[in-house]
Amino acid sequence: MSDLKVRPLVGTRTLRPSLRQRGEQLSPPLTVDKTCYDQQCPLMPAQVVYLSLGSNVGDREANLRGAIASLAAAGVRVRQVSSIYETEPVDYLEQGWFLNCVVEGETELPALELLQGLRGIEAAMGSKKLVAKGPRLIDMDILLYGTEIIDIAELQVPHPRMHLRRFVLAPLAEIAAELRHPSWGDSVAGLLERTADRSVVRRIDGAAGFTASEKG
Ligand code: GSY
Repeated sequence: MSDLKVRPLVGTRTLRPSLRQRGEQLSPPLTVDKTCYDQQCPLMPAQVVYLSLGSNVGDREANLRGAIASLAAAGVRVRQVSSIYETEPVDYLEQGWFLNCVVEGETELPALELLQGLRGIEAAMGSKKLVAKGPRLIDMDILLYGTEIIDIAELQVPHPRMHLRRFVLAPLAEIAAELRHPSWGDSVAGLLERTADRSVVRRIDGAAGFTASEKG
């Protein structure tokens, strides 16, 4: 507990040390900043996160399902999974069509640790990016991390191209149409309606319906 940031703040969570349960004399309760960004802080509040998953190599559907199944061990509780969509490649066009989906999860991990966890899943599954924006067995991106805006070299959240990608917006709108972009305030449904992207995105019938165990 030596790393705790103890601050006398309004709107904070109150910690009651275990002394109280033992009936011993308590000093006044500690107040701890709920928005503690210290990577060592043991009291990171849970964040609702949205992740985009894509695969265009091998058994694409199995790759998506395998990655989703790995999220629990990486510290993400899966709350919702969109249907799977077959999508035309964007950015780098000379490659096979993707299967894409979006996951809503909950995590106490700081954003950079979450990113490292996703990269760990990709590596463990054998995904390699031989060409930038080219074919990959599995690709996982953080679209949203609560309502936070993060702009550092390693990570930009909200994902800076999410509004330009129907393969992101269509599955995201399926599970969170009214969710608002933290910077612009637009709903996901609105972004999908107004995006300039005209690439083909089609929901695959029968691929929807991840089981509870796949959600972790
Ligand atoms: O950014 C994710 C990788 N990616 C995709 C993708 O997942 N789906 C589609 N349809 N096109 C893509 N281009 C890239 S890069």
